[in-house]
Amino acid sequence: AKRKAVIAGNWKMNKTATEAASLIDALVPAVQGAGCDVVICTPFTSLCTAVEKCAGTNIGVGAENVHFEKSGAFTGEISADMLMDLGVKYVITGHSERRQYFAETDETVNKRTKAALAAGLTVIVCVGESLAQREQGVTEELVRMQTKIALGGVSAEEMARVIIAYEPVWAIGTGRTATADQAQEVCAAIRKVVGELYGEAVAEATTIQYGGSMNAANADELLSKPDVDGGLIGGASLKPADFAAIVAAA
Ligand code: 3PY
Repeated sequence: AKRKAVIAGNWKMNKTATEAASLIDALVPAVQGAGCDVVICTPFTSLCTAVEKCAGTNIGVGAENVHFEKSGAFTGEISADMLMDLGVKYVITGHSERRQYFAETDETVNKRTKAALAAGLTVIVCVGESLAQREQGVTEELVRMQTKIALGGVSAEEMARVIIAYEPVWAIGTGRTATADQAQEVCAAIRKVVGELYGEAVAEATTIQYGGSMNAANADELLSKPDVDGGLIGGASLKPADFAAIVAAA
C-alpha cells in the first residue's frame, strides 16, 4: 500500500490499569522500530497509565469511545477535550459493539467523530455489515452509507486525521475473518466513496484498516492487499508476541 500502515489495538473492556502497565511494559520493546504507526486503544481507566508508559515510545494512545458534547450534565460520559488533556491522540468511533450493545447509530457516530476531530484527536471510524446484510448482498451500499453519514460535515483538512476501519460484524470476536479478497473489496469501496466526497488525493491519502479477528497468522495476507492499510486488532492486541507479529507484517 502507498500509505503508512496503522496497526491499532482495541483492548475493549479488558485490563485494569495495573494490568495495563505490565502489558505495555511487554508491548514497548516488542514493537520498537516498527515500520508502521502503532496505537493502543484502552479503557478510559487505563489511559493515564498508557500515556505515561508510552511517552517517548513509538506507541500512540487512543480511547475506545468519546461523547460528542463538550461538557455538562452527561453523567458517566467523557469528552474529547478530557482525552486531549490527558495526552490521548486517537479515539475509536462507531465500533460495532457500541452500535450493537449501546444504541450507537450512524448519527451519533457522526457527532462523536466531528467532536473528536474538532478537539484535535485522530479518529478511527468503524463501519461494517452484519452477516444478514452480507447475505442479502447489501454490504457495499451499507458500508458506503455508514461512511458517508459518519463523515458528514467533516472537512477535507480534517480527513488527514481520519482513519476508517472496515470491520465486518460477523468477523468480530468470532474468530471468523474476512478473506483477504473480501477485505480488499470493501476497503476499495470505502476509498471510492471517500474519493467521491473529497477527491482522489484525499482518498489516496486516507488510511483504511481491516478489523475483525486479524491475527498473527492472517495479518500478512490481509495487509498485502492494496487498499488494506493496517488493522484494528481485537483479541490479538492483548498478546504482545501476536500484536508484534501483526505490526511486523504491516
Ligand atoms: C476484533 O478484532 O474483534 C475487533 O473488534 C477489532 O476492533
